[in-house]
Amino acid sequence: MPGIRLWPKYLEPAAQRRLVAEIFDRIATAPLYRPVMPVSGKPFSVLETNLGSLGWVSDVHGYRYEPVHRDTQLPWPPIPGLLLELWRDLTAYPEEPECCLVNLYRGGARMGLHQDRDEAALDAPVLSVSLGDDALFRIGGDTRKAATRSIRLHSGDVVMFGGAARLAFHGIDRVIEGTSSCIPGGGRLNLTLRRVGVPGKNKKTPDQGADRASHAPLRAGAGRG
Ligand code: MD3
Ligand code: FE
Repeated sequence: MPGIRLWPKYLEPAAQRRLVAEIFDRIATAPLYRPVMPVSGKPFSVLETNLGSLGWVSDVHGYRYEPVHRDTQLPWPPIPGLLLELWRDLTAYPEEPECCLVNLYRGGARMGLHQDRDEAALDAPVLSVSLGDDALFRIGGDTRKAATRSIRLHSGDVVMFGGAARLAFHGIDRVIEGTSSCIPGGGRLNLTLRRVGVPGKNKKTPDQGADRASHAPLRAGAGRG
């Protein structure tokens, strides 16, 4: 599929363990929390937190990027160097990612079909790292009704979504419990590296000046929960 590049098991087990340890260290200062859907307030089944200068958040007001954690009001911890190296090695993008969104899937958690379109830098790819249990990942086209296909993701897999795939609808249908022992307490950890802002384009346009940062639809069922 154009715009998708998959590096199966790009991270070897030792690197996976090191990365998981670094993520859990940072989660100690930026605790995982359960986001809720815009408007409805319906809770996500995944737990989330962020690393980097900007974190992706969802609450009753909408989807947007914020510089601080909802509960601690502290800046998000830094993105581990290993992940910044990965971004430099695998993407041709000239700027560093500002956001690493951390998704933890446990106990039947899933993520509904959605688009990622809260980033101004839609020219930048999203780089995804899977750790822990296998997951059935679904990806389609630029409309919700386009045909989809399913890919099984394994611990250590790295996937880049750019170009024609950047606005593709995607989600996690299910996680297959007990397929990895990489995560303390079990489950699946997904890390997505994102470039949010376009350098030199950080002034608010009249359009961005609206009270909702996201262009994503706020319809029930249109989101990730
Ligand atoms: C395709 N996460 O956090 S990663 C998300 O495994 C998200 O936790 C899933 O979708 C997860 O938004 C899937 C793969 C992924 C991430 C971002 C994309 C695929 C993408 C952005 C555009 C197109
Ligand atoms: Fe997504």
